[in-house]
Amino acid sequence: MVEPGAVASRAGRIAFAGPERALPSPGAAEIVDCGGRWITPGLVDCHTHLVYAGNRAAEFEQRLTGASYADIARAGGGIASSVAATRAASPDCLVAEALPRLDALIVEGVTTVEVKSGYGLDGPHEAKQLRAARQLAALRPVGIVTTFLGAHALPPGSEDKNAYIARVCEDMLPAVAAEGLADAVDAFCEGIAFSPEQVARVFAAARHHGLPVKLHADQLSNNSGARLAAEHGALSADHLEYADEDGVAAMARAGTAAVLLPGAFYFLRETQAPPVALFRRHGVPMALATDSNPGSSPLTSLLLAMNMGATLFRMTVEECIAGVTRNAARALGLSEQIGTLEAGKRCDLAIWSVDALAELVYRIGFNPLHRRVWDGR
Ligand code: DI6
Ligand code: FE
Repeated sequence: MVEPGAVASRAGRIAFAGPERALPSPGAAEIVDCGGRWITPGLVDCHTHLVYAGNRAAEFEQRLTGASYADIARAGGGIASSVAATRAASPDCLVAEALPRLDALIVEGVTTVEVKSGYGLDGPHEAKQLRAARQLAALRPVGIVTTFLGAHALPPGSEDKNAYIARVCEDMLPAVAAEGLADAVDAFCEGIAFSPEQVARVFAAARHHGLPVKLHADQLSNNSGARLAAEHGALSADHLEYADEDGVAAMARAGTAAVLLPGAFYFLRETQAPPVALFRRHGVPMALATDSNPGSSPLTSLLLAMNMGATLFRMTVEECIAGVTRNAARALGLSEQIGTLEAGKRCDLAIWSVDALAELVYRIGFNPLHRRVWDGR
């Protein structure tokens, strides 16, 4: 914390950040008085499934009157219903449906958003989702980072997981890489999704195409997903409710960040919290994200995710703020570009009408954003 502080920007980059008295004064074209407010780095939502069509409110209602997730899936609902809607949507429709969700993030000071595919589950529709994600960056002043999640679920109608993984590795991923549509590759490692062996094949294909990897790991059960991600040098392992100390230690050695997703934990009414004490003890950087998706986390507030990180996972205020700035940048492999207020980084700022930064984490459903700066603008 720097009080009183100042930030100077030139050509979209931070030229200076530090005590106001050390600010190199001459030549500023514009001076913005923030009136004593707090400036943080622009917030980074490092794990979302923001681009999809339709929603699952009807399934939410069914679950409230007793239907189980499995009942709904058997009746063609669940991920399959989002896949059907996403496949049917035109590219323009997909963008139009994602924009209000993106805007909800932006008005709370978010300046970078990661967006995954995973509701297309075949070559053309996965590519359509990723192109829609890239298109968002042309329509709003925000950084968009894309992730190919072809290995999210078995597409409706197919039975053979190994055959689908072969298609992901041999057809879909090469096509996505050739078009430059993905900045990273993700997979869902879980009994209801793909095995560690299948995920390892996807990771090998990603490495072949020079793409970094990350993993939905140990969300609903312990599949040694944290260790698997670490062994493949993943940028992050995400969810991690059931990760054990062996996995956490492997993450620490590999420099893999932990992305915690309290929105999914809350919405699914989970009871086992991720091992925050182990992440602290082993020095694993913790990020926080919305996991915005129609099935398990219909959440478009990173401020609320921070509050949930504190109330549900007992993260400290400093951990929550680092989780949506410095460590979220790290989880995206963008530590050199964004996430802190340091000269040379992109000038992404959030300016807050609060007296103390703890208010960002403490309030529920209140938005104290005063102004947002992205790329110096
Ligand atoms: N983990 C989840 O909780 C979601 N995806 C994932 O990999 C579920 C997505 C959905 O139900 O649509
Ligand atoms: Fe997710």
